[in-house]
Amino acid sequence: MSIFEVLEFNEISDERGALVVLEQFSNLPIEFKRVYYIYGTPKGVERGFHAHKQLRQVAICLMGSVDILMDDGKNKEIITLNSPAKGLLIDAMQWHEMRNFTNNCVLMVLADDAYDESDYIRDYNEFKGFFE
Ligand code: T46
Repeated sequence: MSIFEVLEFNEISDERGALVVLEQFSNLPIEFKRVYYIYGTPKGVERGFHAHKQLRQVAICLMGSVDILMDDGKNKEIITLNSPAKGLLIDAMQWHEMRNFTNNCVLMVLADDAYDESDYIRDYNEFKGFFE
């Protein structure tokens, strides 16, 4: 069993292309209060390297691709996000590292709360300490 959940969104496709609907409490397991997106990431750049104490998020790669290492304190797994019809649930207390962004990557993240730096654990040893 995987340590992370991938949400598969229904694609409404016809000859004009595809449309995906994200609806709170319907196909999204989180309430979202904030949306941000990451793009224009230069080659070789790595982002993330933190966990959140409470925040729950869903990351969707709208264009291009990115690898995300997920770490639940015991196990690590890497997922490649490369489809706007898939969402990665980044749950609370999941350390995540993002790398191998393609230069056209647009990563959109839906978050269930406002930005709060005190919710971040940016020190890996501190993160591991929660599981000892
Ligand atoms: C996460 C991963 C997937 C704000 O001022 N407001 C915001 O809502 C966010 C998300 C960031 N910021 C500021 C804080 C930093 O000065 O933007 C700057 C870059 O943030 P950070 O270095 O945390 O970016 P990433 O890509 O390492 O992490 C981001 C999110 O911060 C984080 O919550 O889970 O994407």
